[in-house]
Amino acid sequence: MIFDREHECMSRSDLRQLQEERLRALVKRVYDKVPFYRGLFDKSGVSPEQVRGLDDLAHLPFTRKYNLRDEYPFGLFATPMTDVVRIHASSGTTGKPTTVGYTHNDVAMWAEVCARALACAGTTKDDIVQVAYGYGLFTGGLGSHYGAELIGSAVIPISAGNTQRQLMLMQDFGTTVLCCTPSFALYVWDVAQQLHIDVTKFPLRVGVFGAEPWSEGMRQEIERKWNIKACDIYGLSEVIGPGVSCECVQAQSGLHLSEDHFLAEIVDPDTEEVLPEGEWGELVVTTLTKEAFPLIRYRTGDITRLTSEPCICGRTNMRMDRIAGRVDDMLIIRGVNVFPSQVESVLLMSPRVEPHYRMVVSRKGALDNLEVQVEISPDLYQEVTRGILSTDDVSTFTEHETLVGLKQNIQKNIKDIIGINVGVTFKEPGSIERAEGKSERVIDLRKE
Ligand code: DLL
Repeated sequence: MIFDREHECMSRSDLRQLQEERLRALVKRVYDKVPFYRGLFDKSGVSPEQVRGLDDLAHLPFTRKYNLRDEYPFGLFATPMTDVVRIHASSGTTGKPTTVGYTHNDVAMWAEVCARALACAGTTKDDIVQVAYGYGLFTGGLGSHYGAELIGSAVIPISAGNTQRQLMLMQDFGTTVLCCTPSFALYVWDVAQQLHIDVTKFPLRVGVFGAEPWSEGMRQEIERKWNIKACDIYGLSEVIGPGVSCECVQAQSGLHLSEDHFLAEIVDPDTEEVLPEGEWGELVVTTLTKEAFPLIRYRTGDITRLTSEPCICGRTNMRMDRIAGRVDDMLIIRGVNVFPSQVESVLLMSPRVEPHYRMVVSRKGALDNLEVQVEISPDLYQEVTRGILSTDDVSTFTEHETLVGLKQNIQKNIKDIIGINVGVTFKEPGSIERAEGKSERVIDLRKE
């Protein structure tokens, strides 16, 4: 089902015209209403009248996360507080969060783009949608909730966590669509195994997973374990929350952007130059219709690429590739750029290890060291610990020939992809902490 055929299947030229009209109105609005933008435009020597169309976009200055922090809490709002009906905030772990506001129209637009996203992943009004993203200041829960309700599905607003209860309701209510982070989907599956529940017998058919990076290998693993289709949904609280883009269940190849609301560009994060379609770089978003918290050329920090190639689902809007990583998550190890997703793709292809891993970066003298810790499968664990009565950590069994071979294999495959030698440590099944929301994959001890 296509939720909004008019906007999702628009001709590219009509879409461009709509985007240009909206861009002109936006630029004027932020210049008139937000002193920060007036100052930024004046400093860059651009006046709103100079922005006639998309070709002028590149003249506009960027906005960045620190601008949002500097203007904390409401400095970037373009409407009076009396028109604001909702406030969300980022999940920042240090210091003050970044705050975002919504008017009635913004909340309605958000529900619409989330409905498009969920419908894109195959959700219909006949579905029972279990929303296991967190509800609260985090946008995942409420965004998905309003989107699913707008489609007409029956929503179970269970929020994140409470894993056994998730399984119970899934079984009793006959959940057909699950919304949560991909790592939580794997965690719930693990718990089902412990409880001897066969989830493949559940009526669940679709997962709409996002809020954190995940690889194609992780998708296949989740689809196999749950016997469902798993689609990638993307968004960020600064821009709206979930619903900026989502994969269609037909192609599962790139995430369709709601381009009539979010104008996307890809820039080189270092030179800041706009890159042509198809090249990898940092996603920059301009919100075309938001009232309370509009953003001009916001540097998302997320690395992807765009394509306007037609899609088999019939939607004409651009697709972005799955996020390869964040500009600031990119590790520089001995001068080499490494994204956690590259390591994940190797681990997910390796037999007998689980999709539960973490990467520990440290420095000895002048040398960076990357250690990949990954859980081995329960059957391999049994095999290597047979006859040994007490242990907490299988790494003491690294001498076991199966593990030695496996380790060499993983090290070689990682080296083939990123070009450096890394350490690999095997962990006992269940020993790496599970996330109910976003998972923390990287521990960088060099920063301490
Ligand atoms: O994570 C919004 C969201 C909720 C998206 C539910 C999808 C589903 P924030 O907490 O502001 O908002 O975090 C935004 O999370 O800049 C990306 O780095 C990352 N992210 C979000 N979706 C994906 C995804 C929500 N599908 C930040 N793949 C973004 C990779 C993602 N990274």
